[in-house]
Amino acid sequence: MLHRRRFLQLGSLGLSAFSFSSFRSMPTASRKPIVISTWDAGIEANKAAWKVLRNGGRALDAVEQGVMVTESSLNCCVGLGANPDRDGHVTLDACIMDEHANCGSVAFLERIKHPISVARRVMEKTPHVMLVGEGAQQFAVAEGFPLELDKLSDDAKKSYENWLKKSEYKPVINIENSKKSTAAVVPTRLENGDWNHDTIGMVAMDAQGNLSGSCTTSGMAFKMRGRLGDSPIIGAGLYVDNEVGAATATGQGEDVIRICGTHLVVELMRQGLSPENACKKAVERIIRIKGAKAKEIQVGFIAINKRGEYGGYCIQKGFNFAVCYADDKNFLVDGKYIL
Ligand code: SD4
Repeated sequence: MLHRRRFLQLGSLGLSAFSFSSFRSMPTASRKPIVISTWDAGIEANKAAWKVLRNGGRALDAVEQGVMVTESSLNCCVGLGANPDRDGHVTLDACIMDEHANCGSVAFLERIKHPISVARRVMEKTPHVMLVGEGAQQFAVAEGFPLELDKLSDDAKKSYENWLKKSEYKPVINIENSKKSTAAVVPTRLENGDWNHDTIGMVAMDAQGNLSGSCTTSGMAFKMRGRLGDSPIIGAGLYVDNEVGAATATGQGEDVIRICGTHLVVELMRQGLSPENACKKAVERIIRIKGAKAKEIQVGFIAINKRGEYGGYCIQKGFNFAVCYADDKNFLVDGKYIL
């Protein structure tokens, strides 16, 4: 492993810290840095994370800056442009975790563009792990985050008005039309106006071999006011153990929380399972609990381990994730599925 100072020296000499051609030929077992993230929006998010990682930056900075891209996109399923709760307000959840098991989280946060950065401030500047609602917003404003207007994006307004006709809470099974491309991919709405997913989760290992993760979401569309899913909950939507690996989740949060999903994935990797098999076991556990109702939901997990191996698994066809480990290696992988 390159010592950090040596690594930076190489960078300042204008040399790429790694020779990427030799890096690519390294066996998977020593692949680092690496970043993976959920869904096709992960391609753009990975690009921002990769800029940090390729310059020897910290995984924590990479996973924050990566998902900020998705949060910023007003025409997207994550962040302030997303679908609202059933009372018509967009409420955001996010969490972040670093290699020292430091973690921070915000939930039920309104009118703040970058919940992931507020979560990081909670981690770094408070004695707490989690701030919610009004208190989280108050903290964000005190930290200098601008308070945005309480206004739906045009698309979200349309789909909310459409939803109001029946006012039925019926989460759409979140699936993606698979596009195996490295081109810019923008999440698309389904025919009924809903997003096919509302979350980005990202886990990364930097050149020093340290792991971090982030997860940010607007939650399930048209949820009850005050509802939280798995995404802001450490051990459910995101978990990092620097000795073992890191995992993040997407899909129906209630069912991820039920099994402490990402903590389970990391513990399974600790027992020797590959990232893919650990994700598979966690998915199987949900299916066992849900029985016939498993067909009605989607959950996907993705994970990396300390060797830079990656994997993902989901309940049903249609989940994908983006993997990036070189300037020219940022691609979508279809998650394997069980049902
Ligand atoms: C939640 N897990 O709030 C999130 C939703 C999600 O793609 O992942 N949607 O339950």
